[in-house]
Amino acid sequence: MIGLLLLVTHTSQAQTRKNILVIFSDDHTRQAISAYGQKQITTPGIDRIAREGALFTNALVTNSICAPSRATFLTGKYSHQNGLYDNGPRRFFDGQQQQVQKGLSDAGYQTAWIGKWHLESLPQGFDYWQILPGQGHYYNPAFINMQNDTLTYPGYATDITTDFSTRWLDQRDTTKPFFLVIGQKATHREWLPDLPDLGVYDSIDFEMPANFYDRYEDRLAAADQDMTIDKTMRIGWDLKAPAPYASAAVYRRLNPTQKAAFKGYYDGITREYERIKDDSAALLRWKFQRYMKDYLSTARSLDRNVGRVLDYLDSTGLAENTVVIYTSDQGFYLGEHGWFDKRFMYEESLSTPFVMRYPGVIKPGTVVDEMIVNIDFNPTLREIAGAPIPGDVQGKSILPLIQKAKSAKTNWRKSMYYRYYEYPEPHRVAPHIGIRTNRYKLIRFAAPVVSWELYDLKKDPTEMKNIYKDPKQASRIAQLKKELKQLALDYGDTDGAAMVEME
Ligand code: SGN
Ligand code: CA
Repeated sequence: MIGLLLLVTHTSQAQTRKNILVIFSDDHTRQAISAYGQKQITTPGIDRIAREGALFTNALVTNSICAPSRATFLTGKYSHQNGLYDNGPRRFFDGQQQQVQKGLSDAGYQTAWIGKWHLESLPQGFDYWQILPGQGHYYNPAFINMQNDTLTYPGYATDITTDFSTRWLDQRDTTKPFFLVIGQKATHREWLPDLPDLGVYDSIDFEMPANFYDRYEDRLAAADQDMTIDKTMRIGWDLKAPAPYASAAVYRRLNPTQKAAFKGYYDGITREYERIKDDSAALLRWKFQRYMKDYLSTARSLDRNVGRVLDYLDSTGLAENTVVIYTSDQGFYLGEHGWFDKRFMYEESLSTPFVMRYPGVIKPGTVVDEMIVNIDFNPTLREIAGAPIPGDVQGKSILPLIQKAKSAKTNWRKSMYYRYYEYPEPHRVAPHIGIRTNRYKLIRFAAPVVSWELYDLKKDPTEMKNIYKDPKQASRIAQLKKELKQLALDYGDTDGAAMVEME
């Protein structure tokens, strides 16, 4: 009798508690999404989540690269607390520590991570996982399964990751609510579109950001980086001209039909390249256009698969009872400052897209401008699930913001702490710490380009004018330094706090 009662309670709980589905992409930036203002192409899948839920205009990351961002998502903690600092020598993730899926599992959820994972250690605490090894491949990708076997599957990574995810949903234990993360490889470098998407945007002349030809005056770190479309981007590897020789490793993965499509398309691109390659100004403009076309075509399949997931939830009757979040591990440069890649605390890579549909709780069309940080994701999901939030979590649930309580908004954080470590490879971005308020940003770069930068984001949203040396800013700088140091200390980063005192 008692057993039966327990079973009944459990089942009815499963029906009332919301499922949680997170689509977590890679390097997909807000400038590429129509809900965030991209005008030349549309992203109907992601836009639908925003339209039916909330668009967060101020979602930021603590350390703008892949593995650190994933570790922060899982733990709700800064890099110096979860132990994963970079994609390089300090990239090991200790899976024994507190993570969101463990909390949700304890609260009765069935949990899974499918797709790109990109942590050195295998997932722990999930009922099910199936992941890409490392960065993974776009075409005919391999996946590691829970038996630790690596198997190759024909097709395109974004589709296959979605297929595996809906298959898991079909087969899940329906007596429990679920927590599923769909980790998409797209739109990571080297931007290889699904073959039917090759050339879809070729007729569009993409608008260059106004600061594409940035000369980096008064910004030592920006001048010293190695991530420009002009000098760093490789014609062969990144832009596939000439095809297929420069991307031989990619080409080898393809079957004969795929090879014909790939080579057929990029041979045409190579002919374009041959025509302009001796005119350096035209070549740079061409590289920007090719970058945008390949990146956005890769994103097209990503967005289509977001739409597929939403359709799946509709057709299985799960939509009403499932919270859906779309986000990326960080933002990316689409030619701003002349760059691709991320890492810098400047706006394009500090921010990340974040849209959330929460039926019955978020009013459709909600826009949240408060500053949320990726340390908040772990506690937010825990609160949705009714799971306790452990003391070591450094973020806070964002639910009060969407519940529109005015007091929550007034008491919300007014500034955030950032710290980036990886140096010098692969893009020579100097380590830095910084503070971002709703209006100002103060950054301190470390050796070999020790320097401070201050931006007024209202007057200078594209961060072209470093006003750190402006005498009129002296008291503001003193105040921001104090706050930066305090934030570092509050988060337990004594090294970071010490950097504030250095010259
Ligand atoms: C690879 C890329 C880099 C990129 C890192 C990290 N080079 O090394 O451009 O910054 O990944 O990206 S590539 O030639 O191999 O494409 S991250 O998203 O995993 O942090
Ligand atoms: Ca990334």
